[in-house]
Amino acid sequence: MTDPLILIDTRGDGERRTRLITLNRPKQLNALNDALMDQLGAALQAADDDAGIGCIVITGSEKAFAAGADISAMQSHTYMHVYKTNFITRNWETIRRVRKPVIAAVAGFALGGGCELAMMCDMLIAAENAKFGQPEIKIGIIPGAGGTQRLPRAVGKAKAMDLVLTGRMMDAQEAERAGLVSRLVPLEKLMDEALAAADLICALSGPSVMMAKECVNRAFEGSLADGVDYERRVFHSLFATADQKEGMAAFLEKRPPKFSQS
Ligand code: DAK
Repeated sequence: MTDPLILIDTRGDGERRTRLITLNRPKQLNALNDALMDQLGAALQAADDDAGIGCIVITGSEKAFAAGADISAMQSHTYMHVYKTNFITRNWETIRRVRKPVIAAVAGFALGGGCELAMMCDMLIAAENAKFGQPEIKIGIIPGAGGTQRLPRAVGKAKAMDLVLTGRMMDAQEAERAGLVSRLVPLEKLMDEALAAADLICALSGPSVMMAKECVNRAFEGSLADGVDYERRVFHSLFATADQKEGMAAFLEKRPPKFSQS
C-alpha cells in the first residue's frame, strides 16, 4: 500500500466545521505531482460542496508546505506535450473556483508551485521557519501557476522582480513585512492559530463570508470604481438574508448571534 498523497480530516465542533487538508509527500518535500493535484482538487471541491464545512485549511509538513511542482515529472516534457495537454492546468484551477475561505498554514519551504498554491489561498498564516520563493528561473523556466501575477500584487513589483529574477528565497519575517503573509507565528503554534481562525470563520454567516471573499478578490481583478460598485451591490443584497437580521438583532440584544446560514 502506498501512502495517500493528501490527508483529509474534519476539525471543530460547531454546526459548520473545518476541512483540514495535509499535503503528504514528506520525503519529496511535498513536490506537487499530477496525482497529488488531482486529489487536492477533488478534496477542495468536496469541501466546497459540503454544507457542514465552513472553512478549509491546507497545510504541509514542518519542513515543507511544498517545494514546487515535481521536477522529476516535468524534466522530459516537450513543448508540444505541455501545450497540447495544457500541462497541469486542469487540476491547478480548482482552488480558484472554491467559494469558501481557504487558509494556507505554511511551515518550511513554499517554493515555486508551492508558493503559488499558498498565494491562491485566501489567508496565509506562516510559521517562523517558512521560506518563500519562485526559484523556477534557476531551472530554466518561469513561474507557471500565477507567480508572476499574484506575487507583484501581494508584495509589489520591486520585491517580486527580485524574487522571480534571482530565484532567491525570502524568510517568513521578510514575507510578513512585504505583505505576503497575514500572520506570523511560532512553528508550534501554526496549526492552533490556523484552526482557530478557521473556527471563527465557521461560526459566521456562510453567505456573507463567501460574498466578502468575492468582493476582496474583485479588488485584484478590476478597477477601483468597478470594485466599489460591485461591493455596494453585494452589500445591499445581504439585507435580503435572515443572517443580517439575526446578526444585528443579536448585537442589539447583547447576545451571540445564531446564524441560520440563509
Ligand atoms: N520536485 C521534485 N523533487 C523535489 C523537489 C521538487 N520541486 N523539491 C525537493 N525534491 C526532493 C529532492 O529531490 C530530494 O529527493 P531525494 O534526493 O531524497 O530523492 C528530497 O525532495 C529532499 O530534497 P533536498 O535533498 O534537496 O532537501 P534540501 O533540504 O537540501 O533542499 C530545497 C530543500 C527545497 C531547497 C531543494 O529541495 C530545492 O531547491 N528544491 C527544488 C525547488 C524548486 O526549484 N521548485 C520549483 C519547481 S518548478 C503550473 C503549475 C505549477 C508550476 C508550473 C506550471 N501550471 C498550472 C501550468 C510549478 C513549477 C515549479 O514549481
